[in-house]
Amino acid sequence: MSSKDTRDEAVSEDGKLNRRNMLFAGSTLAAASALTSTPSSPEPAGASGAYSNSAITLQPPGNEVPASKQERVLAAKIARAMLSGPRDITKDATVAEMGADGSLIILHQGTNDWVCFPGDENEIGNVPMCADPMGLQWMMDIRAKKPKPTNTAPGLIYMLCGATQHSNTDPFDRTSPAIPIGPHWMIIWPYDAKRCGLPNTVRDAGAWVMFDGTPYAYLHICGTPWVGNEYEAGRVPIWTMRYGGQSQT
Ligand SMILES: [Cu+2]
Repeated sequence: MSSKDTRDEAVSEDGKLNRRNMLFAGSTLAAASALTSTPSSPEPAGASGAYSNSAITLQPPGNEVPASKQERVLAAKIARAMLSGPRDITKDATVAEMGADGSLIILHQGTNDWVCFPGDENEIGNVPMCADPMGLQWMMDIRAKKPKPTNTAPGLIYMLCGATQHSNTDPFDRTSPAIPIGPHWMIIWPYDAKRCGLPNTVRDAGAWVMFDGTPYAYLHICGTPWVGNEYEAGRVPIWTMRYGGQSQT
């Protein structure tokens, strides 16, 4: 069954996740392919749902669906948060939500120093993510509208479920319409696009410097680091080529 079929299966006619579908769609492999696959033909009418709530709110395979609604919501939030970053990190990470006052509400206490968030699809920019301490500090500084970030070393943030954002140029914009952004990860350090020879505009592949020229500039890298094939001794290189304009070299 293709990843698209899996996504369709995840929601029943009444729009709710049911146990059979949640368990079936709960395959991490299915989730990974849903997040990284590129359709080879035009999408049929309607939303693909590739990064929708139903596609990323998946219980790990074999997990029992909790009995109470409150527990189900909590389990869904934790599952969403844990899909935002590499499994080796998220399996031991703390899961939290951001309180209105900027405090962290812990949903699940982890054992490493990463914090993952389920996000809230009803809010632009409130997206599933997984941050290390320096990345989280930078994120909290933006929320507090500090004139510049206080992280003293590069941070890392994963947003492998995709994102929405108000602006590519103003870190404090809270009103502009949503920009849709694909799965990505972020190196939190003030890169300068011109000095580095990098783009600074929103793209669906490659990388760019977001908030370029501001103290909050950072390197936004599209996709997941795990795409591609691992080298093993004996494997041969296979080159591909394509035609393009001179400006693309
Ligand atoms: Cu991001």
